[in-house]
Amino acid sequence: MKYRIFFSFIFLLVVNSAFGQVLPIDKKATKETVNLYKNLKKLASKGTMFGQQDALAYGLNADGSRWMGEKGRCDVKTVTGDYPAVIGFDLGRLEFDSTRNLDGVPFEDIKQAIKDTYKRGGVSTISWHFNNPVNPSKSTWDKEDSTLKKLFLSKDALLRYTSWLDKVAAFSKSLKGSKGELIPVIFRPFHEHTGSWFWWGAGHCSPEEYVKMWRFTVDYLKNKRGVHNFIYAYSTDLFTSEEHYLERYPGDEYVDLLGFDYYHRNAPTSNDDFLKNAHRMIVTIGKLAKEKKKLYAITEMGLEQVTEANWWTNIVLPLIHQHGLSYVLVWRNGRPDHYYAPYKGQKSEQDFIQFYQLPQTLFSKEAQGLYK
Ligand code: BMA
Repeated sequence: MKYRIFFSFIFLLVVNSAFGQVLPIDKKATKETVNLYKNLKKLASKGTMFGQQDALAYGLNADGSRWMGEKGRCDVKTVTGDYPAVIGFDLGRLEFDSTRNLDGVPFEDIKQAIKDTYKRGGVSTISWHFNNPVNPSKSTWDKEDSTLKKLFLSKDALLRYTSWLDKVAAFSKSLKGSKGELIPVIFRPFHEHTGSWFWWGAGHCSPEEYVKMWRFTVDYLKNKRGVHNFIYAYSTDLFTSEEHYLERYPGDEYVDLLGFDYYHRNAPTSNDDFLKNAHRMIVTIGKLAKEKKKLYAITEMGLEQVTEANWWTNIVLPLIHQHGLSYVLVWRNGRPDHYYAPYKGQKSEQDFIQFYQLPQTLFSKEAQGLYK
């Protein structure tokens, strides 16, 4: 019997290495996290999930004014009858034990929304616009040079940073399903680092420092704090080539999902350019994801105020069509001048409904069974 177990183990090892591991980087990832990772891979061959940041927290009324904190409400649902399959959340200010995040959403609501999303079968992803651990009064956007270098040279700063990671770990462990199981989330730290608007951006640290910070963070969460419900997403901003994309890549042992953030600005003048660039970047990360056996997605995208009535079928559809992307996530419906998904009566509403009905686009009802 013992031998049989031993040989099946060896057999599994051989099969796994021969056919490529379809497993997240965390060897101790919870069952649901492993299942999510595997199922996301399968689902990407059927279609691309639609996602939105803060979709459950607030949005816009038909007259363009803002609503906030109405349980169950969601602009995408008002327009299509279904929720986005992916919902984005941000942990900015968790580092200060604030009750609300940087955009005014109570952390308790965020936890509840992640639980509701999981219960519905959907996927949650977390970004973290956090303050500077070397100089905590400085925001994400304060372009402080050499923060990463200073961080690893200062015992106090590093201690502060790990105490912030402890809060992220505690947050991740508070996310539980009905049977007490941990809810998996896609964690996407240090994003848009090919740009220089955050303190971890390309202009403020070397590639080696960025990689060191990333690995330190993942190792700390996983190995020191026992976080085992994260799928790690690496997401650049605009990049010019495969080499550029990989310049600060922390390594295959540290990343589960390859992504990028890319916004469409100055439409319609820039339509062709946007499509060309986005297509080029998707092809690059698609190729890398295939080689590295990772997931890939457009982790942030959008046209502010969706000023093109047919933006969804004209611009987004050709990008996701047959590309194997797991998801595209548009940014938040934050203000009347800063929103990325249609609300009732918005000019792209009808086009978005058409987009919703296409077989290539997956919303919550079509993206089910991901945790089994
Ligand atoms: C930015 C804007 C900001 C917001 C930040 C974090 O793109 O939406 O208003 O604070 O994301 O969500």
